This record gives sequence, structure tokens and C-alpha cells, in this order.
Amino acid sequence: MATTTKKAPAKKAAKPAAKVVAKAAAKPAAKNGVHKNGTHTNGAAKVAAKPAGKAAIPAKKGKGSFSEVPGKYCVRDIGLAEEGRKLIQWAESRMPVLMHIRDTYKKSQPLKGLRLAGSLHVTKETAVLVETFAALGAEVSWSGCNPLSTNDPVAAALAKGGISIFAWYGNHEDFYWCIERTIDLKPNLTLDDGCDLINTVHEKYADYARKEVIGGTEETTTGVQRLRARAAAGKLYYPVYAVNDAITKWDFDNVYGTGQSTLDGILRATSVMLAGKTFVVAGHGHCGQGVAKRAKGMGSNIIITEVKATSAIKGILEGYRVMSMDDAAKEGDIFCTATGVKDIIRKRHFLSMKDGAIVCNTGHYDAEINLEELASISKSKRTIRPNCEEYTLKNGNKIFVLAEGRLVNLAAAEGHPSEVMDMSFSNQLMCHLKLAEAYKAGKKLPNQVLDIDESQDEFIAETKLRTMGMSMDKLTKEQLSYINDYNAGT
Ligand code: RBV
Repeated sequence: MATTTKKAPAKKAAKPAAKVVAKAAAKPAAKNGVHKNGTHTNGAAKVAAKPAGKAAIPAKKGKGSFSEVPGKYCVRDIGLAEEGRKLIQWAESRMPVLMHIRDTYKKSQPLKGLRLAGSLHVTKETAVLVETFAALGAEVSWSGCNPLSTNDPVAAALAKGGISIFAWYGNHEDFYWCIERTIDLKPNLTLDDGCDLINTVHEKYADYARKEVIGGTEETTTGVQRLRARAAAGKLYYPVYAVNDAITKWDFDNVYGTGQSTLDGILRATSVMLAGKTFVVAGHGHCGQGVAKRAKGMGSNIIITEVKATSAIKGILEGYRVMSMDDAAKEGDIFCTATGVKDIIRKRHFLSMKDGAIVCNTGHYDAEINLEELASISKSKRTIRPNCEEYTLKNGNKIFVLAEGRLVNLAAAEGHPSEVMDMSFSNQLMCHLKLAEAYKAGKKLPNQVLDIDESQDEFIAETKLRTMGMSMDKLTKEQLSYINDYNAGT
């Protein structure tokens, strides 16, 4: 396969770009406390380097039984650890790039002395990332980034393996409690998926964010949008890499990962036949493109709704129909939102839908389908099967909502496959290596949303290809000078 990029391909990159030299210990622990008895101390008091003691931790609201060691972990059932360990091993065997980086750096311990808090879906793939951070020397604390996306066995395995983790499936009441517990570790690196951790650190512990946090990363489109808004308002207090915007993330994870895992979620929650159905995809960005492609592959007839003309044209040229949601609402059998915008499906749409329509969302937040308005026009609601709720409208029609309108691919299935998360999470890891490297070299990065270097994408893509056993062509000297020759013509 020939490469036709503008630039010559990078030299064989056997090592990731970041050259982090391990030091015995980084800076001493934070002087300005994040917490003292659960409140921000505004830098006045000296606080312990360890997480707050049992007495200082506020009570959870969540009911049911937990396995908990205060200040260390809170998961649903530590007894599930063995089951979770097998899932993690399964993912490891399908994430060769991440494992390669782990092997490359585990001796030099580039993250030693650093404390990293993460808020990202607790899946088997995430566990491989978390354990890689720990293998490279970081002290890690973790929480989920969605109430319905934690895999309890995986969370148990991480806890049993010594990771400080606060996460369980169905965590509606204590979502921010868990994030706060990860901040108890006094992180100097943060890793987000959707900005909930960054927002908490910035809004509640601004002084701490300014003084003690070296930098962070953000995994997803919605989170990057929020970060850019924060930076534009002058309210971003430390540098954050937009991992989502790496080519090796969003051209693959967002398209193929979302495409497959969203259909997986819909099928696990409904088991409906997709062939012959009219499948409405709201939003034809990277995620929507993935969903539409895969639904078409299963025989559905696709309708796209869009606000952006170029994305709408892409839909038309794929052979789909494009129309407003007002029109699509009357035709669809299955609706999936992938926009990152709120109120995509609302009352008037539900009222014009067919009896039996299925509605779900694969955007990061649960704001895309207005369930309050659906409830207001319904006379009853019941659960049909896991992640599938039937609303009976006052007009007698039934509408089925999957996974409470939350990310259907993570709530009703297992998120994206390991093979694609391999590249996304390698980007995460490499960005943190860069943050650590800059910090240890005494270099201050700007408090901005930072782009991903081309060399990082090239390294990850080339390593991925190699692990897939693929070969590539290389431009010859003559080809290189040909493509750079402005005089070459017919
Ligand atoms: N996502 N993670 C997984 N299996 O761990 N699956 C999906 C997993 C991430 C994905 O990168 C996307 O940007 C984000 O979830 C949306 O919250």
C-alpha cells in the first residue's frame, strides 16, 4: 500500500516520542491542601500527603452493599476480582501498542513520584491503561465517568490489585462523591473523559488546580469542546492535551469503535432485527458516521439529521436520506443520537413517532433525549429487560428508551473493542509521559488545550500496523522529490 501523504513518512519509530527520565521522586506532595475534612483549605493549612482518613470522608448516599476500604477503594463486590482479572487479561492480549509502551518504560519508571487521578469508564480496556500508569510508577486513583459504564468485576480486580478506585455500575447518587475521593489523593495529573474531574478540580479547588496540577488529558469530543470553552473564558488553570483530536483516536475510536459498540448495545438491550428497519442517526460527525455505516451494513435504511450542511452532504453521498428530526420522527423505527447537543429528541418528536419506536443515545451526556418531556406525555413506564424501558404514551403508543438515554454502547454493552482502545489509550499514556517529562525538565507548558504531535500519531499508527503484521511501502528519494517539485506537470 503506497502512502500519499504530503510529508515523508517518519523514520522507524521503535520508541515513543517522549523521553522521560525517571527520577527517584518528583516534587514533594502538595503544600496547598485540596481537602481538609472535605473542604478546600485555600492553601492555608498543611495537609497530609495521604488521602483523608476515614473520619474526614463524607458519607455516600448510595444504598446496597459495597466492598469498601475508606480512602482506598469502594467497589460493588471485591469478590468479583477474579472474573475481572480474566477480562483485563483478555483486553491486554488485544492491546499490543499499549503493552509495548508499558514494556518500554517499566524499568525506567518515568511516572514515579507522580499522582494521577482519572475519571473514565471503568472497562477492561481502561484497566489496562490504569495498570500501565501504575507499572510506570504513578500512584493512581480512579472513578467512572458515567453512572452506567462501570464493569463491576473489572473495578474489583483493580481494587484488589492495589489501585485506589471508587466506581460501581448504577452509581447515580455518588458520582461526584467518587470523583472527590480520587482528588483526596491530591493528584498532580488528571485524566478525563467528559471533563467532570477537570471541572470539579477547577470549580472547587481552583487554587490547587493552579498551583499543584501539572497537566491533564481529555478523551472525548464533548470534553474537548468544554475545555476549549473553558480556555476561551481564561479559566483553564493547567495544560490539557486533547487526546480526542489525535488522528489515531478520532478517526478510529470515534468512527469504528462507536459504530460497533453502539449496535452491540442496541442489540443487547433489544435483540431486534436491524435489517429492513428505518434507522435514524442524529448527527453525522465521526460517531454518527460510524453508527450509520454499521447499521447500513446490517441492512437498515438510514436517515441522517444534521445542522451542518457539509456533514449532511456526506450523508447524502453515502446513499442515506437526510431530513429534519421533525420529518424523521414520523419514519424511524430506531433512533440514535450522536450529536453532543441537548434536546435533539423532544416532546413533539415523541408524539409523532410510530408505536414501538426505539430511542437511544451514544453521545457522551444523557441530555440528547429529553426524557422529562417523554415522561410528561406518558401514562406509565416499566422495565421490559435490562436497559430497555417501555413508556406508554397517553395516546396509547409505546416508546422504548435504552439505557436511560445514557451512552448505550457503554451502558448496555462493553464500550469500544480493545483493539481500537489500544490506540486511544496509547495516546492517553503518551500525553501523560510528555507532561511528566516537561515537568521533570522544569518546563512549563501553557495553560491551553494542547494538540497532539504528528510524531505521536505516526508512532502509534506504525506500531499498530506492525502488531497487525502489515507492511507498508516507503517513498523513494525520486518519489519524494517528485511530490515536492512545483514544476512537475503533464
Ligand atoms: N470509550 N472507552 C471505551 N472500552 O473503555 N469505550 C469507549 C472502553 C470512550 C471513547 O474513547 C469515547 O471517546 C468516550 O468513551 C465517550 O465517553
